[in-house]
Amino acid sequence: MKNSQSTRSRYLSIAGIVMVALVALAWSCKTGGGEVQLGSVDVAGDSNAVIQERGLTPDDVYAAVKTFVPSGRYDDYVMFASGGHSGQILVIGVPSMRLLKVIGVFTPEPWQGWGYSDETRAVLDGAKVEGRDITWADTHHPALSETGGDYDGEFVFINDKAHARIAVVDLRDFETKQLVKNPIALSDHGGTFVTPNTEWVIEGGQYAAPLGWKYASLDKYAEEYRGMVTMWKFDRSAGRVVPGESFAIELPPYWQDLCDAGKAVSDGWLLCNSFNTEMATGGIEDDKPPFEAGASQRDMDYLHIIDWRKAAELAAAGATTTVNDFPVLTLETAIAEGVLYFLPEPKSPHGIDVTPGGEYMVVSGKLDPHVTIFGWDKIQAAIAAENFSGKDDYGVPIIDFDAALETQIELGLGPLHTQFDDKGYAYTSLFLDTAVARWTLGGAYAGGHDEADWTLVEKIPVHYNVGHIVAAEGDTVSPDGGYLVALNKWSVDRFLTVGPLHPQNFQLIDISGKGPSMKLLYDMAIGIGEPHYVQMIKADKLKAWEVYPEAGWNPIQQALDPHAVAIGEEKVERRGKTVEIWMTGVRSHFTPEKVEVKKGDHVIWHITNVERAKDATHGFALPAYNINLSLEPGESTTFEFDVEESGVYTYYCSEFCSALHLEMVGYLLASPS
Ligand code: CUK
Ligand code: CUA
Repeated sequence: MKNSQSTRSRYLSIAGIVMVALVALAWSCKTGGGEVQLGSVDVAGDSNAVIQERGLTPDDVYAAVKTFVPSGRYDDYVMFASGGHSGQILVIGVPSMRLLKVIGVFTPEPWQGWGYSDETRAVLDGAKVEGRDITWADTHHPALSETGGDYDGEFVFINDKAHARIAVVDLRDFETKQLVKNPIALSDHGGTFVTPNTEWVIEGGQYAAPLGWKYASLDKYAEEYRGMVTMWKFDRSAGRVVPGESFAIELPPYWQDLCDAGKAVSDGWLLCNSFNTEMATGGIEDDKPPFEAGASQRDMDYLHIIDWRKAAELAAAGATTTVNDFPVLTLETAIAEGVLYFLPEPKSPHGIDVTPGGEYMVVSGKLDPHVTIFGWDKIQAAIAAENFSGKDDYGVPIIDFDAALETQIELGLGPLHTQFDDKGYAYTSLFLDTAVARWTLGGAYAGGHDEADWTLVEKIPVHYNVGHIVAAEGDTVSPDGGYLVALNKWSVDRFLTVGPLHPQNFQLIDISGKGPSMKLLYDMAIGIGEPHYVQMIKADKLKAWEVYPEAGWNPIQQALDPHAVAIGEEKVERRGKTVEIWMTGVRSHFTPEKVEVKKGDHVIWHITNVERAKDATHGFALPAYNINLSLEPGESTTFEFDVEESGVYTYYCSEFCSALHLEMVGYLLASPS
């Protein structure tokens, strides 16, 4: 026995705590008005044995009890996480940290049939780059749709940094409805973010380049290269962004980074930070400073402060030029019309986060141990009084730093991103310290917390190298508090080794207490890509369908499909060399079970799943033609292909739907022509 006497007595005392807790539970829990009979002494006894056997500490037991969601019960919150390189969105329950779904977005996803039907391929075609299929993405920032600055649970958007593309996902069925390629930029980063009523989906740029993907040598960087932010008009009733009503704003060739929309008192404005205002062009191979040094020389870069409402009015009035047929408000117009202002921000800025009431802008510089907090009233007063410290090389007025500054708080090394809770605390990730800092807001938020305003309260270590953090509804006008998740880039020693590519680590942290009381609860391995941002919504705001509203539903149109058929209406028609099939699926057969075609035919195949039962999904797999569909209850879909060889193919249901699922099959007979 290696257990020392003191360790053993520690286990016993934990066991005692748990036993007391369980006995208390047995007496206090009620379901449907009846006493829950736990057989408390035996259950507690078993638990004690498990606690001892597994060597759990009191903190472990607290974490386990706090995060356990019993079978049949649901999570309180749902996270929508960027799937990173996978190009998808991860849906995760909190506090259980169970993965509920991977939504196919920029990348084909076979289980959901995403990219294998005509309709879904057409959506993916929207993500082509210069006509090329791109089968990956670098998704960074999911944004839930908002009403009045609060998540409304209707849509989620996300960007692809690598190709400047955005996606629209409808949360009625958790499926992607639209992918759009930005016509003027190749990369983006400050997106997606939404305005408080989701009138606009914001996509800020990243690495400056000539707008419209034209060529210019790096010698012409200052003259020819440009940054941008694009405002995508969102039509909520159609569930689509409307490229024809969208526009971009030309910006200097600084590298715009994160953005955030103003809200409440700062509604109507947009804030994007930037780096590389040095306009470094690299050149390590020519003995010039590498980007990492060249783009970090200045102590200050510029927070871009943009009056998007005024910009939208100008765009609607036609005060734009076009690049690749896309309206662009020029830098000159933006300056002349008072759309664009700069505010110096220290140093190597990354995160910009607006407080819940919109009163303060929190900026984190990766190379500055402080967060810098600007007051919106001060920014507005400085603009009104033209309290500028000068202009940048392009003529953009620079607001006087001291005039806009509310305060600075020293938190630690490598501050990145900030979130908020319901008690007047803010939380900032510290990449280099590999910690999350809790600090107090002041001013409009005084009184929510017990500590002095604008002070560091506590730092909790995370494992390791945290990027973004998310608190429950922590970037809305009414954050919930309770839970925070740290999105750690490295996991190092937190999980079993699965080869040199380690999973990323989402760490759930209890932030329900006041003062220095944060507790680490759970580590969730993410083995699919590097997530950047996550948003966490109260689960009861989501109103997803359990089955499609009617049999024959087309999920892309969110309407009945004209090619849907009911049982008894199935048919196969030949028109010259085209064969068209209208098929149904129901447990446990497809109708028809035999389809005869000839080599050289073109096949158009419609399938309707007529099921109305929850979870009665049928798959439809057609080998050799790269077809795998997910026919969810009520769904109707279409795919086409050319019969390239003669042969015998079996099509079958690829979802274990019933006892006779193996018999849910048919023959495609392709005869030589
Ligand atoms: S970024 Cu990845 S840690 Cu794209 Cu929002 Cu900061
Ligand atoms: Cu339908 Cu298996």
